[in-house]
Amino acid sequence: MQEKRFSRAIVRRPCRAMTQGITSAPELGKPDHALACRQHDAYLAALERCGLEVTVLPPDEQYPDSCFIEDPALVTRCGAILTNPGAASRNGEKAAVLAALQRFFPAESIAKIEPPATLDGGDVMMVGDDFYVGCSARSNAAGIQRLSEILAGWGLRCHAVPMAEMLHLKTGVSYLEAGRMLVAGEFVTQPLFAQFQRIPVPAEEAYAANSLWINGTVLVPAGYPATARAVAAAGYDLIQLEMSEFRKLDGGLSCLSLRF
Ligand code: CIR
Repeated sequence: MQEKRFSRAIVRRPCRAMTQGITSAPELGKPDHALACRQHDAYLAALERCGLEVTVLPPDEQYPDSCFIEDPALVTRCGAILTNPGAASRNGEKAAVLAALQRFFPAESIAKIEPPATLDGGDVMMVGDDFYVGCSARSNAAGIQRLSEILAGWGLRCHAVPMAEMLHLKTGVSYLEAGRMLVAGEFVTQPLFAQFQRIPVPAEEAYAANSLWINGTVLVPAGYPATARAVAAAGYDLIQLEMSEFRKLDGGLSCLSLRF
């Protein structure tokens, strides 16, 4: 039976300008917008299959990376946080995301991270009332401090995770609930995660460490068979999704939605 933890998601359609998005892997080529839209359609359908009512924001050609809507915000059971994204070309994405959050949260339940503090939602992993935040190049010490204060005000806890190699915390670790997580690279041996049952993702499948638990089902990128087998063996229902065009911009499954 499906668990019902999340009931909504907000996504943002990929824009044509996505070909100009930030990437650490130019060798993968430029994303194909039409194919990205088809992959996004399948992603939306998967969210709906997991029981979510999905709000779809229109594309914004001003912001090539704006389909990665996880980064300008963080939604908790106590309220939403508008982050202050650490990449200059992405910072303005937050205006439209704030407007979308205002449809679901009263003003007093929306906190903000303000400059010079920076934080990307992709650096924050929710584990019940504990939030692990990666000290990445995008989330600075002031951002992590402010996040910690906001969460503490809501009775939630924050744990800073040192990191050196990956773009975001959730590039390399996904919480699958029930005390289990998928881990890759530098997070395999991270002592802060020692208390969890860690499912290691082999180096050649590191991209699949960004998988996404939604209401008992795990979304896994297609083409990573060892990870799919490990997730299935742990007892989850699986939906495999083509993500090639988002991967070209370092984006994974969690990056494409806000869930709450
Ligand atoms: C960026 O570099 O910001 C985008 N190209 C990818 C963002 C991926 N988002 C995420 O990991 N939460």
